[in-house]
Amino acid sequence: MTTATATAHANIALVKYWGKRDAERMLPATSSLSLTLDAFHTTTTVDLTDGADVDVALDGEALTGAALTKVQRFVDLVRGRDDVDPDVARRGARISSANTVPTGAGLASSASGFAALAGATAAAYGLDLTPRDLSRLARRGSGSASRSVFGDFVVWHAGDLEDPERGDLTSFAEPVPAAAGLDVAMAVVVLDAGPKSIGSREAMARTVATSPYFPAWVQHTEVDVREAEAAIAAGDLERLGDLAEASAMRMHATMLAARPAVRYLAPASLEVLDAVLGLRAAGTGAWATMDAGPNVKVLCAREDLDAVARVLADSGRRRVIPARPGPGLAVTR
Ligand code: 2P0
Repeated sequence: MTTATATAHANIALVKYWGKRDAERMLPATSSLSLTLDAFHTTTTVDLTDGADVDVALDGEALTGAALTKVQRFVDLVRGRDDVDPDVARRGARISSANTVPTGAGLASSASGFAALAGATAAAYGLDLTPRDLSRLARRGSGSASRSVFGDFVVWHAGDLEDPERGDLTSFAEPVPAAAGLDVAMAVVVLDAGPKSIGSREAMARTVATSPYFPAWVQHTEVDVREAEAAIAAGDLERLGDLAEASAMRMHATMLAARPAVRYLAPASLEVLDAVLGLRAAGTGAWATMDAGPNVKVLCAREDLDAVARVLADSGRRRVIPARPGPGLAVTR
């Protein structure tokens, strides 16, 4: 097959991934757990060409510089595999990608982006991978992309910590079984859709290297992942929400302790966190999480989504995107 198209949806971590133990193999310091959302997705088409070059257009604009290199390296990883036919491996690719995620705004565009790229590139170069192996492949493009291969609740295992080769084989994502009746949603409060102050990859590396809180972060996160899985299996949204908010706050505390500090929280973010506290004080289950940007995502019951979104919008002062659980990676050849 010489052309393939794939669609992947963004995911938001409820128990966060922050820090790598092996940057070359893209192995995380901890496991993490996420919710795939229906509201943001990336669709990517990979067409093999007769020449060897790889060019990429994102939303109609040619990618250049470091962003292009990142995609080219990923394609090289696929073409360099033993299971790709050598005649096919020599071919280049024309890649076009369309995003409904505001790029670089902490809305996880790299997650849907690299999951879609993994699905389309593997298929175009003739590979027939299992979802688990697609997840391992997507991880090499961007860690959080491993989770976007699956829909709904997803856990990404840190994998074998002792041996990097075994780590590469065992660090993949998979679905988390949820109790029937656990109907969740997320209100995404978009505070700034512009590019972020520091990329998450560099910010993670700085946190690992300089934050004295990082070891405590690693220790707590493994416990949080197991508790979140248990809360999802039990259908306990309050427990899950409490864990999710705590994980986000601890992640930001850990990065604030780096030198120089990594700070994504903006004054407007803190206002939203106050609004979430207000919702809870008024008896509505709502829990905040934040990623590598100022936006705040608020987990709630699906039946409360409209009311939560209305309060967070604050009479039209803020842009709120309502989101529900979304599907996993879909590939068409
Ligand atoms: C997450 N984030 O778990 C965490 C929480 C942001 C904050 O994964 O270096 O683009 O490509 O593996 O996945 C964003 O970082 O980083 C991220 P790389 P990625 O969703």
